[in-house]
Amino acid sequence: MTKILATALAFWASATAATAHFQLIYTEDTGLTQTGSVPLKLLFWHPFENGAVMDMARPQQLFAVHRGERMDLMGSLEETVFTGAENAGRAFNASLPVKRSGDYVLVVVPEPYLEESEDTYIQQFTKTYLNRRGLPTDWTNPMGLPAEILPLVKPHNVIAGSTFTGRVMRDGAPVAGAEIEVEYMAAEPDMAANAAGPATATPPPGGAVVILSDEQGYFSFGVPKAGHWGFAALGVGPETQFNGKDLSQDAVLWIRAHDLIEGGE
Ligand SMILES: [Cu+2]
Repeated sequence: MTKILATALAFWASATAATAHFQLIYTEDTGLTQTGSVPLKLLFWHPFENGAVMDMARPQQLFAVHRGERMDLMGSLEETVFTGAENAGRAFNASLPVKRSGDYVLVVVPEPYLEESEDTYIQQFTKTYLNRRGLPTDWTNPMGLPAEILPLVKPHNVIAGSTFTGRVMRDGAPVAGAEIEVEYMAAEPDMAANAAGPATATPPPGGAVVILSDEQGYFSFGVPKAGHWGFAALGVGPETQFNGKDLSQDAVLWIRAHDLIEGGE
């Protein structure tokens, strides 16, 4: 009886683990036209199933890279509470000052998060790409993170129905056979309400959507739908221990896909 219970619990634990945690740096529109302050929201969430919001700690680093220069955004952090379909959790608002045209690569290095159900820390180095007026300046450059996905397709401007290709890196070297989870941001955050908007999709049956990187660290994904898509290469960073427990250093990258308008605008 005890053995049956233990087996059932093990199944339950693995089913829970199958729902993917994703760190977000979110803003509504990744294509900018105006100058001024762009509102950002940082949260640690299960965006595909509009699931549990984890309490996020104040991050270790938050910055943008624009025309090769690093802009520290830590001073703009404001703690807030984000409400998902299941619960509410600690999140952060921030802002990006935009003056010139070009790419703004947003990077967050979170504090490791203790996932108590697995007794493991998770730290997701996360990138989101914004662009003002179509001028390409920074998106092809590595950000020098210990765990990083390099985009081979311009990430803020992907056509829905085309493919996205990335390369998984650890300390600047490609990672073969990396496990990459893919999630759609089914319910986009409502910036003003600090809550998840209505869900527009549900995850497919059968658990997490997973791709493996090839011998040179490359992976591709056919992007079926417009919106925000996230890729998380799990446990690819160099550090594996934190506070005496296992640590998974993941590389997360967000892309924005757009529909082609039939017949032009
Ligand atoms: Cu989870």
